[in-house]
Amino acid sequence: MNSSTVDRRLSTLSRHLAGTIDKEGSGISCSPTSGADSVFTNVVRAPEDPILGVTVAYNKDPSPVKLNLGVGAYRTEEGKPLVLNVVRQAEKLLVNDRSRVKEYLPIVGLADFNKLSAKLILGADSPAILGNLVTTVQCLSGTGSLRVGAEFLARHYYQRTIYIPNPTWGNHGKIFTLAGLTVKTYRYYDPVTRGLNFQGVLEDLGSAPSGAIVLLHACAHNPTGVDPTREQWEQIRRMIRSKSLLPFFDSAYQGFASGSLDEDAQSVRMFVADGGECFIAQSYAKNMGLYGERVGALSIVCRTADVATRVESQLKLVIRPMYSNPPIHGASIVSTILKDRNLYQEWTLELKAMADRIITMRKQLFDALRARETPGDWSHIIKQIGMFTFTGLNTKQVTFMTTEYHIYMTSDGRISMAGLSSRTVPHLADAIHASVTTVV
Ligand code: KET
Repeated sequence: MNSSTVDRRLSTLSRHLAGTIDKEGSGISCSPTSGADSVFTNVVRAPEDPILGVTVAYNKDPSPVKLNLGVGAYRTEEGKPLVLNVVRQAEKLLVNDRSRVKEYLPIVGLADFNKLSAKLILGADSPAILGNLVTTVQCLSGTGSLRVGAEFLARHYYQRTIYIPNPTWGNHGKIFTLAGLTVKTYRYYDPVTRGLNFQGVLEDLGSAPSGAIVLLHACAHNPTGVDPTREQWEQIRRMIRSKSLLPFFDSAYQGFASGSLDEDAQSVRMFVADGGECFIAQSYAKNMGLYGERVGALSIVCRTADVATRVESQLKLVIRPMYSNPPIHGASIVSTILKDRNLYQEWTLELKAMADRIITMRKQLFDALRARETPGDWSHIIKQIGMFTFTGLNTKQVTFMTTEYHIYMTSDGRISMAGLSSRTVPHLADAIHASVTTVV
């Protein structure tokens, strides 16, 4: 890293910390280690994470009717976490294979996993793969893939501004800021129509400086559940390419939007088909239910095969001092499933079943609110796509639902539909009804 990069990163960090001193606390103590007080006396208690903190609060609640609709994690009709049958089968195969060892993986991870991950998102017949234009590195789930991509960009890309949608997943801003990039937002969601602010997207990307990075949700936008149509994607693509912006896809929900892996990859494939460069962060947390295994991949599609190999050599320099090399187990599960025709087929069915159950929950919740004649138009519940419904409930209404009904969700009014079941829909509908009729 050259000294100007170091300076820039330090100054970004100090600006970031200065901005969050009151909120998150960064008071630095200068007490001597020999004193009676802790050298960390000045450390201020930080607030819980806006999403993962919801689970912390939920776990503390002794109520038998409590319901966690905060974090985007799939639950069965019985409200239990789900380990996919194909994952169990793959794990059995791995455990029974005595030739498997626990050696370190290479810095870039498991080679098979990387190839198969690129194929999954770009398509088996992708010209970018056939032309060796893609470099893929195994990372720590979606978050780690975004972070490695961000670190690479901060070191090697001339534009340091990234545009993220407003709103977006709460961690995006922090990941890119801490990597040393400047984060700006583009308009995305229109609260009035509860749909896409398409004009806003085009205007804001149209006035971004040439070369700026643009973060795009490949499908099932979090938290809004609002995706561009195929025609809108095409116009967004043209705008991005005409301004030489650099697309960075976050693909955390492939298969969860439509139930089809190929359909949910269409946005990414459109951008790869035009021959331009792009970044893709993939996560297997949701679509294979491998949340805690932390399996994901960063792919960078380059103009030439030679650039791709040079980019990969630099990615290694990013990864080695961060965590050296990624974990072996989760990536072995994924590659076992992706390379076996039968397991792959079974996975697509299990994935479709998860996506379908979420869609059924949408219908049930919509019907339950209609039956209660809850004031307002709730059709967005069935229109929105993916794991979440962006309800439109305000912070006060959310607080009311938590204190009176023990329903836990993020304060922006997002609920994880994957956490609902037929048994709990009436309780949620009662809570929403009470909150919109008593809290303004
Ligand atoms: N991108 C998006 C858009 C996203 O919603 C998540 C997780 C991630 C990346 C990262 O997932 P990973 O587990 O690192 O592969 N979202 C859910 C969980 C979380 O906040 O960590 C959520 O929004 O509830």
